[in-house]
Amino acid sequence: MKLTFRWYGEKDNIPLSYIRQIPGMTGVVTAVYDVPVGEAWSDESVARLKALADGAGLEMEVIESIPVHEDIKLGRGKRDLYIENYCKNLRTVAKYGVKCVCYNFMPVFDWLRTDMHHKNADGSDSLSYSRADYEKVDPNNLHLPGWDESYSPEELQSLLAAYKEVSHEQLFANLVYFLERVIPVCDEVGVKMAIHADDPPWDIFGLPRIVSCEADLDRMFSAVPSVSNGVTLCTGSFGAGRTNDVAGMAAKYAAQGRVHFAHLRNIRYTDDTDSFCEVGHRSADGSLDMAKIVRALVDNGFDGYVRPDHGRNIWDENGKPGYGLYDRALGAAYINGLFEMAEKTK
Ligand SMILES: [Mn+2]
Repeated sequence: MKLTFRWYGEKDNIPLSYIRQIPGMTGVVTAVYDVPVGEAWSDESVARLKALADGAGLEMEVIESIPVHEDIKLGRGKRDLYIENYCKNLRTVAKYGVKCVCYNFMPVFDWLRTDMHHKNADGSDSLSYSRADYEKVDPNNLHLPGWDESYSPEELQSLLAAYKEVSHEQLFANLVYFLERVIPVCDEVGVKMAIHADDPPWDIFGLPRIVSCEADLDRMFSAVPSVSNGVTLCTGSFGAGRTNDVAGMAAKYAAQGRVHFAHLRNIRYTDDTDSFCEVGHRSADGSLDMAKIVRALVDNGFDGYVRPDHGRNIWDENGKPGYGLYDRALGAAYINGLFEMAEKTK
């Protein structure tokens, strides 16, 4: 495995030099952030990111993400134009050494929490999701923690209305349409596509979601069989679905050579519905058996990229929610230990 760390480009207040000092760190996972979704990234902008990473002694082999325009997910008339731009972006990033692209196919919201600063017993805070709080949200007047700046209320209502016509089957057909056009480009330029799990893995606000469980991945892979068509095994996202056997999924898809990227984090189930809280990475702190998941990856030949996913906010850091330095660095150290043990006892 190759250990990586998400870095939000030049606006990220965590210096690359700090990332470089985390034990075992090989590279950054980043993206071009100042181009509207659906448009082509310039060579210069990708070259600039690559030069910054190089300068810090870090690789840039993973992009997270090249976002998919809503018109592609909705199957609207302009999707061919946006798919063409997507293919251009794949070719551009490949030119600069990128080997893996993480993306998602979630309508409108690519994550959802009800609290960005859930207070933990140890004084840290982390993101959490409560079914009771979710049910209090008025879908006709949506204000969600972390989302208010992404869409105007009008934009949001018109998008939600557009998706009323889109069934799970239709969304899946639109995903296959997209993959049939981008995967051949990936095969040609040597980039692996890694779809991110739905976060959380169920429908929200009536929006369909189709990457929530093993059956979803199976039908996606049988529709477009190239191994360039793979998954970002986000343990916290799949793991929020209590019927998902994350270690079983890790074993199965690693054996197929389709786990190109793994996001490792833990969550704790907080009630009998589907509420959960993000916690430190250690198995004992949450509901997921992280050692078993890593063991499943290693035993099944996993050789993709890994990054510590969301950490708590600790030591008064006040970082971007989920993306502070300290707890993700602690997570990285723990992940190193799990992999070393799994590999040495294989
Ligand atoms: Mn993730």
